[in-house]
Amino acid sequence: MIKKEFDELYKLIRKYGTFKGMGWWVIDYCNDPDHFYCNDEMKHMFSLDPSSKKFSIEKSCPIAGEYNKYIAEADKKIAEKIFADYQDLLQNRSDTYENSFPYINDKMEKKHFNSQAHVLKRDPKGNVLLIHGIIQDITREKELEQLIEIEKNRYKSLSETDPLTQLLNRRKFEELFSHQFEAANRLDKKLGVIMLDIDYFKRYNDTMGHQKGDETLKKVAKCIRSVFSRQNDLCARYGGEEFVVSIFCDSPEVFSHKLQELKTALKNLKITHPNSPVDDCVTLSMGGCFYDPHTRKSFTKERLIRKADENLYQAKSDGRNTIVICNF
Ligand code: GH3
Ligand code: MG
Ligand code: MG
Repeated sequence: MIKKEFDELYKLIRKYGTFKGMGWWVIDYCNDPDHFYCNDEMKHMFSLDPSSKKFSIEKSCPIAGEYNKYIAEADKKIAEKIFADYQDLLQNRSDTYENSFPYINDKMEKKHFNSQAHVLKRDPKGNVLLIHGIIQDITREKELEQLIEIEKNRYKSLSETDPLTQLLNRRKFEELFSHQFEAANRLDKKLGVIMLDIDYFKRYNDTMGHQKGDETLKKVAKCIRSVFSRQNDLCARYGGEEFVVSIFCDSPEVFSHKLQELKTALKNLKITHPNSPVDDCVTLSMGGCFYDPHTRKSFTKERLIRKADENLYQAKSDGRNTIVICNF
Protein backbone atom coordinates (compact mmCIF):
# COMPACT_ATOMS: atom_id res chain seq x y z
CA MET A 1 0.00 0.00 0.00
CA ILE A 2 1.44 3.34 -1.00
CA LYS A 3 1.35 6.39 1.22
CA LYS A 4 -0.89 8.36 -1.16
CA GLU A 5 -3.47 5.60 -1.07
CA PHE A 6 -3.54 5.73 2.73
CA ASP A 7 -3.89 9.53 2.78
CA GLU A 8 -6.93 9.29 0.49
CA LEU A 9 -8.48 6.63 2.66
CA TYR A 10 -7.82 8.57 5.85
CA LYS A 11 -9.45 11.67 4.35
CA LEU A 12 -12.54 9.63 3.49
CA ILE A 13 -13.04 7.98 6.85
CA ARG A 14 -12.37 11.30 8.55
CA LYS A 15 -15.13 12.85 6.52
CA TYR A 16 -17.70 10.08 6.94
CA GLY A 17 -16.60 8.29 10.06
CA THR A 18 -17.70 10.75 12.71
CA PHE A 19 -20.05 8.72 14.88
CA LYS A 20 -21.02 10.30 18.15
CA GLY A 21 -19.70 8.37 21.12
CA MET A 22 -17.45 6.26 18.95
CA GLY A 23 -13.74 6.76 18.57
CA TRP A 24 -11.81 5.20 15.74
CA TRP A 25 -8.15 4.83 14.93
CA VAL A 26 -6.20 3.64 11.93
CA ILE A 27 -2.57 2.59 11.46
CA ASP A 28 -0.75 2.72 8.15
CA TYR A 29 1.28 -0.25 9.28
CA CYS A 30 3.15 -0.58 6.00
CA ASN A 31 4.66 2.93 5.94
CA ASP A 32 4.46 4.08 9.54
CA PRO A 33 3.89 1.27 12.06
CA ASP A 34 4.73 3.48 15.06
CA HIS A 35 1.89 5.99 14.70
CA PHE A 36 -1.88 5.98 14.70
CA TYR A 37 -4.43 8.43 13.32
CA CYS A 38 -7.77 8.90 15.04
CA ASN A 39 -10.97 10.93 15.03
CA ASP A 40 -11.77 13.88 17.31
CA GLU A 41 -14.04 11.72 19.43
CA MET A 42 -11.14 9.47 20.38
CA LYS A 43 -8.88 12.47 21.02
CA HIS A 44 -11.52 13.80 23.38
CA MET A 45 -12.04 10.40 25.10
CA PHE A 46 -8.36 10.08 25.95
CA SER A 47 -7.36 13.76 26.28
CA LEU A 48 -5.10 13.62 23.25
CA ASP A 49 -3.87 16.89 21.71
CA PRO A 50 -6.83 18.02 19.53
CA SER A 51 -4.56 19.86 17.08
CA SER A 52 -2.37 16.82 16.29
CA LYS A 53 -3.13 14.63 13.32
CA LYS A 54 -1.18 11.54 14.28
CA PHE A 55 0.12 10.10 17.52
CA SER A 56 2.90 7.85 18.68
CA ILE A 57 1.64 4.36 19.54
CA GLU A 58 4.32 3.94 22.16
CA LYS A 59 3.82 7.34 23.82
CA SER A 60 0.15 8.17 23.46
CA CYS A 61 -1.99 5.21 22.38
CA PRO A 62 -4.49 4.76 25.21
CA ILE A 63 -4.42 0.97 24.98
CA ALA A 64 -0.82 0.33 23.97
CA GLY A 65 2.73 1.29 24.82
CA GLU A 66 3.19 3.29 27.97
CA TYR A 67 -0.52 3.81 28.37
CA ASN A 68 -1.16 0.09 28.73
CA LYS A 69 -0.22 0.63 32.37
CA TYR A 70 -3.42 2.68 32.88
CA ILE A 71 -5.34 -0.47 32.10
CA ALA A 72 -2.93 -2.61 34.10
CA GLU A 73 -3.54 -0.38 37.10
CA ALA A 74 -7.20 -1.29 36.95
CA ASP A 75 -6.77 -4.90 35.78
CA LYS A 76 -3.40 -6.46 35.00
CA LYS A 77 -4.81 -9.57 33.30
CA ILE A 78 -6.89 -7.56 30.83
CA ALA A 79 -3.89 -5.38 30.03
CA GLU A 80 -1.93 -8.54 29.14
CA LYS A 81 -4.83 -9.84 27.06
CA ILE A 82 -5.04 -6.61 25.04
CA PHE A 83 -1.34 -6.80 24.31
CA ALA A 84 -1.69 -10.45 23.27
CA ASP A 85 -4.73 -9.70 21.04
CA TYR A 86 -2.75 -7.04 19.20
CA GLN A 87 0.21 -9.38 18.74
CA ASP A 88 -2.18 -11.96 17.25
CA LEU A 89 -3.18 -9.41 14.59
CA LEU A 90 0.43 -8.58 13.77
CA GLN A 91 1.52 -12.24 13.64
CA ASN A 92 -1.39 -13.16 11.35
CA ARG A 93 -2.96 -15.45 13.96
CA SER A 94 -6.22 -13.48 13.69
CA ASP A 95 -7.77 -10.68 11.65
CA THR A 96 -9.96 -9.17 14.30
CA TYR A 97 -10.34 -8.77 18.05
CA GLU A 98 -12.81 -7.40 20.52
CA ASN A 99 -12.14 -6.66 24.17
CA SER A 100 -13.46 -4.56 27.03
CA PHE A 101 -11.22 -2.93 29.54
CA PRO A 102 -11.26 -0.65 32.56
CA TYR A 103 -9.10 2.44 32.38
CA ILE A 104 -7.95 4.99 34.92
CA ASN A 105 -7.81 8.31 33.07
CA ASP A 106 -5.58 11.31 33.79
CA LYS A 107 -8.22 12.71 36.18
CA MET A 108 -7.99 9.42 38.10
CA GLU A 109 -11.55 8.50 37.07
CA LYS A 110 -12.30 4.86 36.36
CA LYS A 111 -13.72 4.40 32.88
CA HIS A 112 -14.67 1.35 30.82
CA PHE A 113 -14.15 0.94 27.10
CA ASN A 114 -15.05 -1.54 24.45
CA SER A 115 -12.50 -1.90 21.68
CA GLN A 116 -12.54 -3.74 18.36
CA ALA A 117 -9.89 -3.91 15.68
CA HIS A 118 -9.64 -5.37 12.19
CA VAL A 119 -6.76 -5.91 9.83
CA LEU A 120 -8.08 -4.29 6.66
CA LYS A 121 -5.16 -5.25 4.44
CA ARG A 122 -2.28 -7.71 4.42
CA ASP A 123 0.31 -8.36 1.74
CA PRO A 124 0.38 -11.82 0.10
CA LYS A 125 2.85 -13.02 2.77
CA GLY A 126 0.38 -12.08 5.49
CA ASN A 127 2.21 -8.99 6.71
CA VAL A 128 -0.08 -6.29 8.07
CA LEU A 129 -0.55 -3.21 5.88
CA LEU A 130 -3.52 -1.47 7.43
CA ILE A 131 -5.29 -1.80 10.80
CA HIS A 132 -8.46 -0.07 11.83
CA GLY A 133 -10.19 -0.07 15.21
CA ILE A 134 -13.10 1.46 17.06
CA ILE A 135 -13.40 2.36 20.73
CA GLN A 136 -16.59 3.06 22.66
CA ASP A 137 -16.93 4.52 26.12
CA ILE A 138 -19.16 2.01 27.96
CA THR A 139 -18.64 3.47 31.44
CA ARG A 140 -22.33 4.24 31.95
CA GLU A 141 -23.42 0.75 30.91
CA LYS A 142 -20.82 -0.80 33.19
CA GLU A 143 -21.86 1.37 36.11
CA LEU A 144 -25.46 0.39 35.54
CA GLU A 145 -24.45 -3.29 35.43
CA GLN A 146 -22.60 -2.87 38.72
CA LEU A 147 -25.58 -1.10 40.30
CA ILE A 148 -27.86 -3.95 39.26
CA GLU A 149 -25.37 -6.43 40.71
CA ILE A 150 -25.28 -4.51 44.03
CA GLU A 151 -29.09 -4.39 44.12
CA LYS A 152 -29.28 -8.12 43.41
CA ASN A 153 -26.87 -8.87 46.25
CA ARG A 154 -28.75 -6.53 48.56
CA TYR A 155 -32.01 -8.27 47.77
CA LYS A 156 -30.35 -11.65 48.30
CA SER A 157 -28.98 -10.64 51.68
CA LEU A 158 -32.37 -9.18 52.67
CA SER A 159 -34.00 -12.51 51.99
CA GLU A 160 -31.35 -14.38 53.98
CA THR A 161 -30.81 -12.26 57.05
CA ASP A 162 -32.96 -11.18 59.94
CA PRO A 163 -33.43 -7.41 59.53
CA LEU A 164 -33.22 -6.60 63.25
CA THR A 165 -30.16 -8.60 64.28
CA GLN A 166 -28.44 -9.14 60.92
CA LEU A 167 -27.97 -12.80 61.80
CA LEU A 168 -29.16 -15.46 59.36
CA ASN A 169 -32.91 -15.91 59.33
CA ARG A 170 -34.41 -19.26 60.20
CA ARG A 171 -35.07 -20.29 56.59
CA LYS A 172 -31.46 -19.63 55.55
CA PHE A 173 -30.18 -21.34 58.69
CA GLU A 174 -32.11 -24.48 57.84
CA GLU A 175 -30.71 -24.49 54.33
CA LEU A 176 -27.10 -23.98 55.46
CA PHE A 177 -27.43 -26.34 58.41
CA SER A 178 -28.49 -29.04 55.99
CA HIS A 179 -25.21 -28.59 54.07
CA GLN A 180 -23.21 -28.43 57.29
CA PHE A 181 -24.75 -31.64 58.61
CA GLU A 182 -24.08 -33.41 55.32
CA ALA A 183 -20.49 -32.19 55.32
CA ALA A 184 -20.03 -33.36 58.91
CA ASN A 185 -21.17 -36.87 57.98
CA ARG A 186 -19.18 -37.00 54.77
CA LEU A 187 -15.94 -35.69 56.29
CA ASP A 188 -16.37 -37.19 59.76
CA LYS A 189 -16.38 -33.76 61.35
CA LYS A 190 -17.99 -33.18 64.72
CA LEU A 191 -20.78 -30.65 65.18
CA GLY A 192 -22.12 -28.61 68.05
CA VAL A 193 -25.67 -27.23 67.92
CA ILE A 194 -27.06 -24.79 70.47
CA MET A 195 -30.51 -23.35 70.97
CA LEU A 196 -30.51 -20.15 73.02
CA ASP A 197 -33.35 -18.19 74.55
CA ILE A 198 -33.27 -14.92 76.48
CA ASP A 199 -34.58 -15.35 80.02
CA TYR A 200 -37.66 -13.44 81.13
CA PHE A 201 -37.62 -11.28 78.07
CA LYS A 202 -41.33 -10.55 78.25
CA ARG A 203 -40.71 -8.92 81.61
CA TYR A 204 -37.80 -7.01 80.13
CA ASN A 205 -40.05 -5.59 77.42
CA ASP A 206 -42.77 -4.83 79.92
CA THR A 207 -40.44 -2.77 82.11
CA MET A 208 -38.02 -1.31 79.56
CA GLY A 209 -40.27 -0.92 76.54
CA HIS A 210 -40.31 -2.72 73.22
CA GLN A 211 -37.75 -0.42 71.60
CA LYS A 212 -35.20 -1.06 74.33
CA GLY A 213 -36.08 -4.73 73.90
CA ASP A 214 -35.14 -4.49 70.23
CA GLU A 215 -31.80 -2.87 71.10
CA THR A 216 -31.08 -5.66 73.56
CA LEU A 217 -31.92 -8.32 70.98
CA LYS A 218 -29.35 -6.67 68.70
CA LYS A 219 -26.71 -6.61 71.44
CA VAL A 220 -27.29 -10.28 72.33
CA ALA A 221 -27.11 -11.24 68.63
CA LYS A 222 -23.85 -9.32 68.24
CA CYS A 223 -22.46 -11.00 71.32
CA ILE A 224 -23.35 -14.46 69.98
CA ARG A 225 -21.70 -13.62 66.66
CA SER A 226 -18.57 -12.32 68.37
CA VAL A 227 -18.08 -15.64 70.16
CA PHE A 228 -18.99 -17.79 67.14
CA SER A 229 -17.16 -15.71 64.58
CA ARG A 230 -15.53 -18.18 62.21
CA GLN A 231 -16.76 -18.07 58.65
CA ASN A 232 -18.41 -21.49 58.87
CA ASP A 233 -20.11 -20.83 62.21
CA LEU A 234 -23.85 -20.53 61.62
CA CYS A 235 -25.65 -18.04 63.88
CA ALA A 236 -29.32 -17.38 63.29
CA ARG A 237 -32.35 -15.79 64.87
CA TYR A 238 -34.69 -18.72 65.23
CA GLY A 239 -37.66 -16.53 66.12
CA GLY A 240 -38.59 -13.91 68.74
CA GLU A 241 -35.91 -13.93 71.45
CA GLU A 242 -34.59 -17.32 70.45
CA PHE A 243 -31.37 -18.06 68.57
CA VAL A 244 -29.62 -21.08 67.13
CA VAL A 245 -25.93 -21.69 66.53
CA SER A 246 -24.25 -24.57 64.75
CA ILE A 247 -20.49 -25.03 64.56
CA PHE A 248 -17.87 -27.56 63.57
CA CYS A 249 -16.17 -28.39 66.82
CA ASP A 250 -13.45 -30.89 67.78
CA SER A 251 -14.62 -32.12 71.16
CA PRO A 252 -17.46 -31.85 73.73
CA GLU A 253 -14.98 -30.04 75.99
CA VAL A 254 -14.26 -27.33 73.43
CA PHE A 255 -17.98 -27.06 72.75
CA SER A 256 -18.81 -26.66 76.42
CA HIS A 257 -15.99 -24.14 76.77
CA LYS A 258 -17.43 -22.04 73.92
CA LEU A 259 -20.83 -21.91 75.63
CA GLN A 260 -19.21 -20.78 78.87
CA GLU A 261 -17.35 -18.15 76.88
CA LEU A 262 -20.66 -16.85 75.52
CA LYS A 263 -22.16 -16.77 78.99
CA THR A 264 -19.20 -14.71 80.22
CA ALA A 265 -19.24 -12.41 77.19
CA LEU A 266 -22.92 -11.64 77.77
CA LYS A 267 -22.35 -11.10 81.48
CA ASN A 268 -19.55 -8.65 80.66
CA LEU A 269 -21.98 -6.59 78.56
CA LYS A 270 -23.91 -5.87 81.78
CA ILE A 271 -27.27 -5.27 80.11
CA THR A 272 -29.40 -4.46 83.15
CA HIS A 273 -32.59 -6.52 83.52
CA PRO A 274 -34.57 -4.79 86.28
CA ASN A 275 -37.14 -7.52 86.59
CA SER A 276 -35.35 -10.84 86.26
CA PRO A 277 -35.48 -13.29 89.19
CA VAL A 278 -32.20 -14.95 88.12
CA ASP A 279 -29.74 -12.08 87.67
CA ASP A 280 -29.40 -8.28 87.57
CA CYS A 281 -28.51 -8.53 83.91
CA VAL A 282 -29.95 -10.12 80.78
CA THR A 283 -29.14 -13.83 80.69
CA LEU A 284 -29.52 -16.74 78.28
CA SER A 285 -30.61 -20.31 78.73
CA MET A 286 -28.78 -22.68 76.39
CA GLY A 287 -29.50 -26.19 75.22
CA GLY A 288 -26.66 -27.85 73.36
CA CYS A 289 -26.12 -31.07 71.50
CA PHE A 290 -22.70 -32.37 70.47
CA TYR A 291 -22.66 -34.73 67.51
CA ASP A 292 -19.88 -37.07 66.43
CA PRO A 293 -20.85 -38.64 63.08
CA HIS A 294 -18.31 -41.40 63.62
CA THR A 295 -20.41 -42.86 66.40
CA ARG A 296 -23.87 -41.83 65.21
CA LYS A 297 -24.06 -42.35 61.49
CA SER A 298 -27.83 -42.77 61.38
CA PHE A 299 -28.67 -39.58 63.30
CA THR A 300 -30.80 -36.99 61.49
CA LYS A 301 -30.34 -33.23 61.53
CA GLU A 302 -33.92 -32.80 62.73
CA ARG A 303 -33.19 -34.98 65.74
CA LEU A 304 -30.11 -32.95 66.52
CA ILE A 305 -32.11 -29.71 66.60
CA ARG A 306 -34.91 -31.36 68.57
CA LYS A 307 -32.45 -32.66 71.15
CA ALA A 308 -30.89 -29.19 71.54
CA ASP A 309 -34.38 -27.75 71.95
CA GLU A 310 -35.25 -30.32 74.63
CA ASN A 311 -32.08 -29.35 76.46
CA LEU A 312 -33.09 -25.70 76.27
CA TYR A 313 -36.37 -26.62 77.90
CA GLN A 314 -34.42 -28.47 80.54
CA ALA A 315 -32.21 -25.40 81.11
CA LYS A 316 -35.34 -23.30 81.59
CA SER A 317 -36.82 -25.68 84.09
CA ASP A 318 -33.48 -25.99 85.88
CA GLY A 319 -33.85 -22.33 86.79
CA ARG A 320 -32.69 -20.49 83.63
CA ASN A 321 -29.30 -18.80 83.02
CA THR A 322 -27.94 -22.33 82.66
CA ILE A 323 -26.41 -24.60 80.03
CA VAL A 324 -27.55 -28.16 79.38
CA ILE A 325 -25.58 -30.25 76.90
CA CYS A 326 -25.76 -33.84 75.75
CA ASN A 327 -23.42 -35.86 73.51
CA PHE A 328 -24.25 -38.14 70.59
P1 GH3 B 1 -38.49 -17.42 79.34
O1 GH3 B 1 -37.41 -17.15 80.31
O2 GH3 B 1 -39.31 -18.58 79.72
O3 GH3 B 1 -37.95 -17.55 77.96
O4 GH3 B 1 -39.44 -16.16 79.37
P2 GH3 B 1 -39.66 -15.10 78.27
O5 GH3 B 1 -40.44 -13.98 78.84
O6 GH3 B 1 -38.38 -14.73 77.65
O7 GH3 B 1 -40.49 -15.90 77.20
P3 GH3 B 1 -41.89 -15.62 76.55
O8 GH3 B 1 -42.00 -16.62 75.44
O9 GH3 B 1 -42.99 -15.61 77.57
O10 GH3 B 1 -41.79 -14.18 75.94
C1 GH3 B 1 -40.95 -13.87 74.88
C2 GH3 B 1 -40.92 -12.38 74.73
O11 GH3 B 1 -40.04 -11.97 73.69
C3 GH3 B 1 -42.28 -11.84 74.39
C4 GH3 B 1 -42.05 -10.95 73.20
O12 GH3 B 1 -42.65 -9.72 73.33
C5 GH3 B 1 -40.57 -10.79 73.15
N1 GH3 B 1 -40.11 -10.60 71.77
C6 GH3 B 1 -40.14 -11.49 70.75
N2 GH3 B 1 -39.68 -10.92 69.63
C7 GH3 B 1 -39.34 -9.64 69.92
C8 GH3 B 1 -38.79 -8.54 69.16
O13 GH3 B 1 -38.53 -8.62 67.98
N3 GH3 B 1 -38.58 -7.38 69.83
C9 GH3 B 1 -38.85 -7.25 71.16
N4 GH3 B 1 -38.59 -6.09 71.74
N5 GH3 B 1 -39.37 -8.26 71.87
C10 GH3 B 1 -39.61 -9.44 71.28
MG1 MG C 1 -37.29 -16.24 76.61
MG1 MG D 1 -38.74 -17.99 73.69
